[in-house]
Amino acid sequence: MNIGIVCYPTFGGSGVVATELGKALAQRGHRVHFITYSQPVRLDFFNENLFYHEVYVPAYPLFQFPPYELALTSKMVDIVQNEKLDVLHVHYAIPHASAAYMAKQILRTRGINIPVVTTLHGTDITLVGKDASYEPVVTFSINQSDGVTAVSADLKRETYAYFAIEKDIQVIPNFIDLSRFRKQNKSHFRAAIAPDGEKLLIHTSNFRSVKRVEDVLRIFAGVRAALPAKLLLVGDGPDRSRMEKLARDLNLQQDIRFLGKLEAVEEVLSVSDLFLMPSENESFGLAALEAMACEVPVVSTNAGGIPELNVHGVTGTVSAIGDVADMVKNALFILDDENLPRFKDAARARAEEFEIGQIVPMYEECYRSAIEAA
Ligand code: GMT
Repeated sequence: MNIGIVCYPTFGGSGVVATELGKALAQRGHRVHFITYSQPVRLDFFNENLFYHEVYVPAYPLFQFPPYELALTSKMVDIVQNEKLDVLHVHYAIPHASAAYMAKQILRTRGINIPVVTTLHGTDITLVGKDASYEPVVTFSINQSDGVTAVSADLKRETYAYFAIEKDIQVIPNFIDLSRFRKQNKSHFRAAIAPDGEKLLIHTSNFRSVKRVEDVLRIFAGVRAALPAKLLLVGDGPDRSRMEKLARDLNLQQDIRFLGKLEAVEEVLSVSDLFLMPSENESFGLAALEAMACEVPVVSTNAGGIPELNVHGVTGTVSAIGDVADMVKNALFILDDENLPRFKDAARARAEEFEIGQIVPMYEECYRSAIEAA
């Protein structure tokens, strides 16, 4: 197939899923055209089936808000028509699904019928999409899509609960490349960070309030009070400075390392013992899946779709949102040398159920149905 993928090109989960999907589709012989405002971060190599088309938004003094959606729509029209695409797959409803709808209408006037598949990733539904500023457009553009997918059963339920959706939503979970995300031997790195055999806890996120990074620090404080441990914080975002201050206020600055954004996150995951995900909302939890693939069990909340991934008492534990005391208790249980090996093994085994090769055919099937239905 000749497939167009529209996504955010950043480190965020939806952009990562879209890019990895496109790369896997290209390896399976499809031609994949990425349409976005900059080169996706994980699209950093040459493959004869992969193409990248940059959306350029011309500046004009009149525009207080440059109309990205219009430039994106025009680019989609151009690429669908000239590259003869069979399907457009847009990741994240806002504004990609509505831009795709407009592109579809323009192309119709040119005698071209392009099927559109929309994948809902989470915050486009649970946070931003619900806002009255966007809700009518989100509802309309989902209903106008030829195929709709959501990354968890919980996100599907939420979408039906908050929007008047008439379309069938197919659940296609996040996936993982197990050849990249596996435990690697990085003992020199571990020795540098935890020279006295301390346990290593880790959290990776975009440091937005929905991630409750403050709870990460408070869980770590509880664990640290009971045993020698270090905390690695990977990523960056609005809450980082506040968390750096909190680390000092808790007098834990010696035991907490802020590593910033990392390309090779699998290397730090490889030396970690426990992943913390105390999110307020999480449609799937790709970061937890990446950790599990590297044999790192997960202490999480029961938010959104996390329990569909993290099995309580098996691959980690699941607590109520904000219940820091319970997450401390669970973390100490998992970190006990008697329990840790079985949690690590189970985490990896669970991750193997989301191997990329098992999930990509679901998208291929979805494209075929959308092409038939359109
Ligand atoms: O987690 C984020 O804030 C980034 C966000 C995104 O849209 O890029 O991630 C969402 O999509 C990921 C991929 O489908 C999911 O694994 C994340 O759980 C989801 N984040 C939230 O629902 C908060």
